[in-house]
Amino acid sequence: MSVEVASPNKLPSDFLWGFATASFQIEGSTDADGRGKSIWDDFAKLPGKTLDGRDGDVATDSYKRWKEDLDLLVEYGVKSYRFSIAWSRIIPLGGRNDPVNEAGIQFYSNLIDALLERGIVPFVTLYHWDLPQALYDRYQGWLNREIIDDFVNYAKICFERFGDRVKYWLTMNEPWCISVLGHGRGVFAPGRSSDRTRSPEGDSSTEPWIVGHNVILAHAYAVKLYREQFKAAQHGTIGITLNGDWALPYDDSPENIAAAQHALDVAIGWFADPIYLGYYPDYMKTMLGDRLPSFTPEDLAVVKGSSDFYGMNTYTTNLCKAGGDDEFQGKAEYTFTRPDGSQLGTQAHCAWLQDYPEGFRQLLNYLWKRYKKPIYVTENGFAVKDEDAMPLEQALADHDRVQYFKGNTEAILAARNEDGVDIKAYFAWSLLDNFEWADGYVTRFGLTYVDYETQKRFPKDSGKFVSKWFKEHVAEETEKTKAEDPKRLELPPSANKFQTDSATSSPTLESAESSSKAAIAKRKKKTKKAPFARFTAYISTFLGI
Ligand code: GBH
Repeated sequence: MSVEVASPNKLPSDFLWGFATASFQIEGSTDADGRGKSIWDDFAKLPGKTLDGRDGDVATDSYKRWKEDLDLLVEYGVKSYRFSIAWSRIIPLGGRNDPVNEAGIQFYSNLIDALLERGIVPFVTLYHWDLPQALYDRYQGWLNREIIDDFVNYAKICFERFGDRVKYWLTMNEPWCISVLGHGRGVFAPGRSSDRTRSPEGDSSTEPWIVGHNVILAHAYAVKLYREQFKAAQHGTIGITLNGDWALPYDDSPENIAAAQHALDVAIGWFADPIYLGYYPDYMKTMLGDRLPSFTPEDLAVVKGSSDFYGMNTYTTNLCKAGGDDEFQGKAEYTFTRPDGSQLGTQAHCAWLQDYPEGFRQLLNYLWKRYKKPIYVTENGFAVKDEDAMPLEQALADHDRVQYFKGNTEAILAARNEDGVDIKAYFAWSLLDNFEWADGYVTRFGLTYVDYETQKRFPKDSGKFVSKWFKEHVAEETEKTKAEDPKRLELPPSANKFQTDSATSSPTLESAESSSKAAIAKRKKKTKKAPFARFTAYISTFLGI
């Protein structure tokens, strides 16, 4: 069980890297072109739900400025872009008998075409938390099994309309957050919780586990549909992406060693164990008793093996101590302060995040050994402390974020080439500063700075660093590797401003525009070859080579 290593200092030529975003965090234009409301539309407007009282009505205005965002991607020279589709743009009322909105389909269809024209592989999330409000009003959304058929129907429309061009699908983003933050702690929409100061309804002792169960089933039935009805013709790969941070025992006492495993069981095993191994973790069964739903044999057969890869969103490492009664952390307490009083790593703007690359490498090893699936890192990122309060020049010199990505890119290389972990993709969170959910806009995760007054975008040092690092560490494509990749469409390599220039130059969007034009021109020259490339790709898939 190990990967082919061409050079200890390189990633293979088919390694996908790029930046990630999510629909509600960037699009704005919440009432444009027939979009239905999502559960975040009104939730964000309720007093006290976001730190700065701001909502998602404009965000980074990417529904209108998406071409500018693509220029930026071209400027960074990414191979892939991870974005999510807003369910309520495709089906405004969400349900399987509700009308489909062609204008919403057109928006994503244009985006996908434009990515491909620029040589960028679309990596698409179907659900990144923006549930159609109408489904919440109709039957309480994820709390009701009805959602399974509605999600599968939505997924089907996306496969039908985009699957000729999209070869990488993620069903759900971070089921733990949907369940716990939305229906347990009540900090994310729909905001349900037992805490009556937060929410007039909700039961944190039961609802998160029901929601988690329904999310797993909706994911699994959508994958079943893809595999049965689309995969043979479309040749895509499909899976789920889970959040999960590495857990280190606070010290070497047996109870703290156990606590770290319990933390992993609830943060990751809750979803990963059923999906990859076919059962809920024993620790959760013991902790929750009959509050944990169980799978019927029929459901379990669909759930087990329902992800082609391990989709990994990870940000930090927690030191774990036994104790407390927080079931969502497996009754472990988290800290960043070591027994000797020192800090684990550099503190980010958010309390829950410190930089600790060794933990990232250890988590990659843990997931690979336990689940034995190729790993796609679909999110990884850092918010610099007090960046929002800094003048532009200072914010762009985002030293702590550069350090974070230095550490984590080296960790990928080591995990793959020294430890033998099969890592196939890496997406930094996020292309842009954006609507950071309950934090509003004060917490900035972008590798590109957004001035919200003007909506101007400015690459930060971290964006330039990541761009340059991957250019230097991903092997060049050869004729052989091209022929071997069945998902490969014949596309030009995208131009990359930062990979040759010094990382300190200050590029503008004009330069992005000209490099994007160059990339399109290159593509135009090459398109003649496309039918032949598709044909050889088809033949090699057919022959299984
Ligand atoms: C990701 O979640 C999201 O996918 C993305 O949309 C978001 O912008 C990005 O992170 C940055 O936050 O202190 O109990 O509230 C990351 C996973 C899990 C990290 C919950 C924060 C906080 C737990 N998140 N965690 S709590």
